[in-house]
Amino acid sequence: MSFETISVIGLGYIGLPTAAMFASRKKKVIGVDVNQHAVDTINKGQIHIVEPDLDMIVHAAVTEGYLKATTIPEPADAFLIAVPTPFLPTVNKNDIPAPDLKYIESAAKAIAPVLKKGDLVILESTSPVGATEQMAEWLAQARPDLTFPQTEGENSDIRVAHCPERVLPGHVVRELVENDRVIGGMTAKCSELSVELYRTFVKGDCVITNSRTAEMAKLTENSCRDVQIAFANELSIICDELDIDVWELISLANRHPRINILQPGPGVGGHCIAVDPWFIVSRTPEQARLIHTARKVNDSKPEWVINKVKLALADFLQAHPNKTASEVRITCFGLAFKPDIDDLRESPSLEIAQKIANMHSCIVNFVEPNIKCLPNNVSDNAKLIKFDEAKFQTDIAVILVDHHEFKNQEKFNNNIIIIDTKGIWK
Ligand code: SAJ
Repeated sequence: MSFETISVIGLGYIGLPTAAMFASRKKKVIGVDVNQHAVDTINKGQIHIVEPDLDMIVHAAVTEGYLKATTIPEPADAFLIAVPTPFLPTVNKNDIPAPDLKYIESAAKAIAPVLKKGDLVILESTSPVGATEQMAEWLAQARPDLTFPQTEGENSDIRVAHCPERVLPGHVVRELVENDRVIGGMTAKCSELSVELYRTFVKGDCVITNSRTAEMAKLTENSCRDVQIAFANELSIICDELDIDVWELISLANRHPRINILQPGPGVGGHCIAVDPWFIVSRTPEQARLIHTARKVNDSKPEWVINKVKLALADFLQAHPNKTASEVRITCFGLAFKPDIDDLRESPSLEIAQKIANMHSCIVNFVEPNIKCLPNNVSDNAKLIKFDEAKFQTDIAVILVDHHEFKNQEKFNNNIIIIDTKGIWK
């Protein structure tokens, strides 16, 4: 079958680049989003997110007439659902967060009225095991006049698959094309059609499996990274106790041909690595002990950094008995969740900087070269300053992100205390 019209539901960090890639291959693409501002921006040929090279591709796709955005789904031959899958809020600190599928449910219910025999529906959102079958069930309930793979198998009117996105923010345009794709159809025919669809722009291998394994594959990738980062974070705490430079230690250990330890930091941020392991832990809490512990190790790292700042403050005051706490100038370097991006969402660095500002009795300097102003909810005594200004206004430096602007800097002066969570000012 040939897919003439493709609809992408959810025009965020994954959906918009995916829609743009299909459109760049001269497919007619209908992007759907509940956010009117996003829809209007895209229809002007502009983008509402930060991602290198995406603006040009979207601009070309819209002006050449291959991509349009709308808030209401229209008929298409294939539907790709790329909506968020957050977790539900927890009541107690030690509760295990459970996935929240409400956006998948509303996307399924939104496209159901326009589905027709022969259509393909692909879930791209990172999802707990069983979510694709659940989505197919929601579609079947909404359209009793059509048949679905869960009851009709290969003969179903509608084909359903899970094909998780796996691209790295900041490299999405290249990775969408080059990365291998895991294609998990609910039946062999569903997989076959999905491969045909992705072949429109994917140059990597399209590897076929079933939908549950595809769901678990994506969760496994991000959990693996989370466990590895937890190992590095735990090492950093052990080394601090034993007075060993963890960065030197890791670079030495990594000289072994079969060792590749990741880098410690202030904690794990973003919307993927710190979220997806919970989808495994909440389903199999008895079995997922290592994955659960890794989450706890990474989530506790910000508090450890804050304690180091409290100890540094006490040390500074002891060394300067003529000063009071309100005269000690603390500067936090970096607020984003990882280097060289402007994304502050779910950032352990921002969390740490905010808590330092809340606990300190005078202005705390924040240096973040990738933003122009601080978010509204940041404490009043936080002040955004430039890196060069910080040189003259710092007694305690807290390095939270290894932005390239911060690397290879001469130390400010010999009297400042440095808490370097990224090992760039050793
Ligand atoms: N981090 C460390 N130490 C490291 C590497 C990362 O502390 O050695 C921290 C970062 O600072 C950041 C967090 O981990 O706070 C996550 O950053 P990341 O670069 O590891 O990953 P994301 O969240 O930007 O993207 C991940 C990717 N998954 C994997 O690499 C397995 C990406 O391929 C996925 O598509 C994406 O999650 C997603 O959408 O699921």
